[in-house]
Amino acid sequence: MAYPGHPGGGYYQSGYGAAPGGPVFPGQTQDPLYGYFAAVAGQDGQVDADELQRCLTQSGISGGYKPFNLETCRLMISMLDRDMSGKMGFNEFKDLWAVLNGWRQHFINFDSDRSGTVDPQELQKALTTMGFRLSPQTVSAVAKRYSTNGKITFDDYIACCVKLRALTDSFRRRDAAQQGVVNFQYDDFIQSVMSI
Ligand SMILES: [Ca+2]
Ligand SMILES: [Ca+2]
Repeated sequence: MAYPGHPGGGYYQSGYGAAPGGPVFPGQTQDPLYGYFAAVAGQDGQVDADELQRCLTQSGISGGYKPFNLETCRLMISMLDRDMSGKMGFNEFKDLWAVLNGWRQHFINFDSDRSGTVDPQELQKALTTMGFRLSPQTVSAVAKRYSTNGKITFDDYIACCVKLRALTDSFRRRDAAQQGVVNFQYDDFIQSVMSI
């Protein structure tokens, strides 16, 4: 039993890290985010990985002028791309924005000295707060993987959150009984890990 004491066998608690279901907006154009989305999306009305990278880099969300990691942008899109179009429509973009802002708030809370980075211990705390049920060894391996010189930058932090969430979702889809145990065939394992 991997996750004792958690009703629903949650890998992470609902409400944090989870995409909000998001009400359907009858008058989409009324939404304050819509204008921004339309500008980012361009003519095709869809946001692809390059457009997302540009928009996140320009928004200064990572606290610097360094381009936001393109691979992370691809991951973010695949995480919330419900219609599998490879791009984000407005509702998908809205969900992404909400998730991203939640993660950003978390990052800021843990970055107590406002250095723009968090240390591995802070990442461990953040993952626990998000409700991921991971052993200390696993959390420390994850923290090590996403650190540079013992620090984790905002976009590495986002890359870590996105991947962890996407892998958890992928695992959970195969874990019909929600017991935290899945029997993987080699090919299926490679497919779920490499497609993220
Ligand atoms: Ca576009
Ligand atoms: Ca899509």
